[in-house]
Amino acid sequence: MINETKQNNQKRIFSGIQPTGNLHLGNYLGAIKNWVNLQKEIPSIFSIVDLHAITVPQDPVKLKASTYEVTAAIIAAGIDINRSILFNQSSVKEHAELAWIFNCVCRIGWLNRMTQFKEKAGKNREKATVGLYGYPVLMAADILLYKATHVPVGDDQKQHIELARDIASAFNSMFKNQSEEDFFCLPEPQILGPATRVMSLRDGKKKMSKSDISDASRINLTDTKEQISNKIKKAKTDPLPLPETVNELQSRPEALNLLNIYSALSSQPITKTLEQFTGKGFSYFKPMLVELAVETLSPISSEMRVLLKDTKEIDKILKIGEEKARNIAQPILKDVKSLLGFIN
Ligand code: AQP
Repeated sequence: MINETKQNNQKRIFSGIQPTGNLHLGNYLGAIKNWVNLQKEIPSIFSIVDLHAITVPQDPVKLKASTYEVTAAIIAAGIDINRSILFNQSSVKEHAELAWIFNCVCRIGWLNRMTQFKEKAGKNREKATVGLYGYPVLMAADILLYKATHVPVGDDQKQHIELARDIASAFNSMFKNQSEEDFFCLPEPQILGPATRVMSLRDGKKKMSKSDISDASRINLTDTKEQISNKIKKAKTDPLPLPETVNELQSRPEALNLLNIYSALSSQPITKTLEQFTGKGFSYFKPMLVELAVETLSPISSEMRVLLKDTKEIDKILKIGEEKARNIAQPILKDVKSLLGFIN
């Protein structure tokens, strides 16, 4: 018997972040800042995706510390835990269960196209874990377990959301309920704002990333005012003044990156930022960017420090989120199992 878990008219957001070290400006501008705005409009579920984190080797002590840090960062950045659901992925076992079911829907050929696996596995593909290969299947399960309709992410995750749509479509054609309706709606990526792919401060062609060995390549949410200032002042640029049009920035990736960061931090389109800085050099622009970055990030890092003093309180918050998430996930998974023909 299928429960009525269909919510095709009901919007719902799901997004996640890995507890794999310090969050950086890319995570903030590409994901969290948009989550904070969207949660006001659409019921939202946010997860610290530790099952994704272990697809590459993790030190258990650091993983635990990062889980607390990332939770604190998300709350400090403005996720309202009374409005949105915030929980740790591994605490809701239905994620892993649905991922297995989707492993039996997803085709190897689809996974072979995933560029993130190719980048992360590199030349050592034979030694990569099966989990890293199946990462996008777990991500599809994360989203579809809640029948989420909108998934706010950075540009790097677009291909994985397309795969989640493919899995949902395949499932819908394979398994129909009595009224022949599609079981899953197809989730839409929400890639928003002027900084959907924040680039490294050392190389404008490389994504800002937690795993970059150079700390100078990224601004961490926990960086001090001095660290932010030093990193921006040392950020790679070019000797030309800032141009009038975005087109003229296409051959200047480092300049484009800094202007995109400024625009995202000030919540304005890049054209507006260019109006402000046309003809000016980086010696004028960079201090303004430092000021804006410090103004945005300092309150987040101070609040994070306060929250991290009491990890028991964070445990409580995650526990509440876990229960709320499970209450949505369980009936949906039960319906999935009925459609498959499982007795449950
Ligand atoms: N540079 C970025 N610009 C914009 N958005 C970004 N995101 C990550 N990097 C950028 C977005 O942040 C969210 C959470 O990312 P994640 O922690 O799940 O994983 P990630 O993409 O693997 O992050 P990193 O920093 O790049 O980690 P490593 O170094 O381990 O690969 C996602 O919405 C992502 O799009």
